[in-house]
Amino acid sequence: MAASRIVFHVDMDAFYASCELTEHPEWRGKPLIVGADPGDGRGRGVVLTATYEARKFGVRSGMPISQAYRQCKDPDTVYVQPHFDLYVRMSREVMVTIQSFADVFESWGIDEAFLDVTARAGSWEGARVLAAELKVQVRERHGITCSVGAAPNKAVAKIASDFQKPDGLTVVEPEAIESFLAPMPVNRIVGVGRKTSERLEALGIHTIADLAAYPSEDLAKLFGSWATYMGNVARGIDETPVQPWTGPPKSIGSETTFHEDTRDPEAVWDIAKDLIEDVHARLGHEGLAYRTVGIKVRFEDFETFTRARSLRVHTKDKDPIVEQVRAMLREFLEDGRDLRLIGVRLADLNEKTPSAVSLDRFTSE
Ligand code: TTP
Ligand code: MG
Repeated sequence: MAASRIVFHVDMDAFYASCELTEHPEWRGKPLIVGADPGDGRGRGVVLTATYEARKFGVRSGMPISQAYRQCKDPDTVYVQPHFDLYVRMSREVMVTIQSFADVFESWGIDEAFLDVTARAGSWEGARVLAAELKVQVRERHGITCSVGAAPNKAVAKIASDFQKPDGLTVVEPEAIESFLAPMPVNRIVGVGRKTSERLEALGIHTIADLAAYPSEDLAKLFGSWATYMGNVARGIDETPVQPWTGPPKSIGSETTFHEDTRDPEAVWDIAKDLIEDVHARLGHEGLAYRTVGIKVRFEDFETFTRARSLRVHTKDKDPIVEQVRAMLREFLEDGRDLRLIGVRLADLNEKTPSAVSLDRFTSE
């Protein structure tokens, strides 16, 4: 048998909340919710994340902050509005530590990364030791915990890192993949959300084992090219290499699935503002300017659209993002369907010094 790869997926636990705790150790042990101002239960906007203490009350990312406020009965609950600069800085620092454990390192978002450690670990036993050491170093150097999944490929490693959160370590050796995946609900596969799960349920597909056993041709008729990926992952197959990140990012994006589908412009705009803050903070930390602002919108029926507009010149300013996102969202808010997800993306990035721009210099792509 060809030697299998050894891939780690590392994901920080309750990342934004954990960052806040490094600055406020006095909040440790209390439920902590990062998100919009709850405004005595009347606040708008959503929960970005919550500590595991708050999750005991059912608080989840994407939930309206007003609902979290009602549910989280602990009077000691701490509510914090996000400090994206802190999260970006800590992300960079933690990623340097994690990267030092990899043969090949691929950053995968603000709080997660894939590592190919095949050579360095040498064996599955070596992988266990390496992953444990990585967790110790992240905790000791940065004061936060992470969960690690180790498997022969990225898709399974990603499912494994989520398996024993928080502070987890799950190693899935090649022989164990099938039994590891079999009983899991299909939504553990990255990209299989509520709607896809519902469609699969309707076909009698509940677990990953059901999905693996379903005829590929039938799945392809229903889900198109996405079926191939889904079917392969269900069978534990994913050949995607861990790819090193070179150069500045091509784009900086952030997206959120609504806790409940909505067409309320204010609710949508509340989320859009958070996404804009997030991408703009990350842009600043990369020291980059952007020229293109994009949005992504997914409707309740999963139909998905993207739109983008470019400026004549690069800028680092936030206002043009706000203006353009607002303008591009309008069309979708008038559609009559509920929105399921929105995203904001900055593209066409470079390091040029920004020049002053005014809004009348925008052109549509
Ligand atoms: P996640 O890794 O999905 O969540 P988490 O790190 O808070 O919790 P855990 O991994 O232990 O389950 O996302 C990383 C950060 O991204 C999270 O701390 C906050 C942010 N985020 C949002 O802003 N909106 C969202 O809907 C989600 C899921 C995350
Ligand atoms: Mg995380």
